[in-house]
Amino acid sequence: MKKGVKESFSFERIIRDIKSVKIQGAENIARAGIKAYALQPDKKSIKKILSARPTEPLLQNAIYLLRKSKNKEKVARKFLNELKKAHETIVIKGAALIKNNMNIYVHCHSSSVIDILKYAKKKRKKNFVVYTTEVEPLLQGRMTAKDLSKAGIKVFLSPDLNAEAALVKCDLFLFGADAFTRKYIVNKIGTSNLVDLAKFHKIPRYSCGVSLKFTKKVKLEMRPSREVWNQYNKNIEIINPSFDKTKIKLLSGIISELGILSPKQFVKEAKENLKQILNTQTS
Ligand code: RUB
Repeated sequence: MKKGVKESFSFERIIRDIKSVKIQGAENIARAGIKAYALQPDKKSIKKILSARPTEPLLQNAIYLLRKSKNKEKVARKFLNELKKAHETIVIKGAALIKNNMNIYVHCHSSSVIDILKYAKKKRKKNFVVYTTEVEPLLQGRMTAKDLSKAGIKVFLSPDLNAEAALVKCDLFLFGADAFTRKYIVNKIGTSNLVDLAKFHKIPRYSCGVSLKFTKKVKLEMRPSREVWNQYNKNIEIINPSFDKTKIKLLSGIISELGILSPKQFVKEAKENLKQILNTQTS
């Protein structure tokens, strides 16, 4: 196979895997998108990368940075390295919130949340259990249950409609983020309802993620109807939004590499941090 053909094949495969949610979660998507960009940095390919999952500012910020940098390889390496360091900091800071005998509710499949829980179990020797639901239609909740069970963490998994009954048993609700903005956070569909419920039941609720997911405005992604039901009926219109928006002021805090901050403080610091990174890391 010629080099060009092979590269284009890998590029297409990455895009396909992101689109089909085989590669999922904001951080994994950003890493894969950076790899795709290294393979094909032309305008048309950039459009493909950014539209594969349109609700991913971490990826958008990374591509923005790469596009305007002179030494793209060096900048990509630096970005990925900083992402790794930020993730490690989140894990340590988040794990400090976990106490013995806690019941912890989690939603969807966030590498940030999963690694916090694994760290709390392995390194901080905390005993706790996790409640989650399947997260239809693609069942990312089952993936979380599998990952945690492999790490020796006991998980109670139920259908989505049991979410409130499971949540009220919990002392803490942790979830990821695809995007942070001044007014809201974006995460898997259902997060907003769950945060409302957690607030009503006075359960502390934290979004966990790197502050480089900060952006001004977010377009919510609509997923194909076949993920919900692969049947056609002219009188049934299937609506399949992947994400929803949660008012940031409803959160107890945000766990990022900047620390565990109140929503107000987080917005202030994340905005400043992003501005600095996007303006400086280009040579
Ligand atoms: C995944 C999801 C995750 C965030 C954060 O949705 O909502 O909570 O992406 O993930 P999907 P991470 O499966 O549709 O991509 O903490 O790994 O960045």
